[in-house]
Amino acid sequence: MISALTVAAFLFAAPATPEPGAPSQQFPDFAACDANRDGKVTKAEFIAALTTDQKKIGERVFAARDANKDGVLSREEFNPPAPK
Ligand SMILES: [Ca+2]
Ligand SMILES: [Ca+2]
Repeated sequence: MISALTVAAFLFAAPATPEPGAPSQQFPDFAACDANRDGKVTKAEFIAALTTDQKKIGERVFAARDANKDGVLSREEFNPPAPK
């Protein structure tokens, strides 16, 4: 038998993620990630700027954005032109 309190606790603890794999959940912008203002965002800077939930996919998002695979994101890589 499940008490009302247990149900309430479960609902409260349920993650607020709408759909798994939703592409754009408000990632921080380039300026927010570039902690040392050198015009590039390293993986460490990127991960550090993310929320706890975003950190889970941060490495994959970083890799997907790092078009030339040099381990840092340029401003262009970070904000690619919108596809036509
Ligand atoms: Ca930087
Ligand atoms: Ca790069």
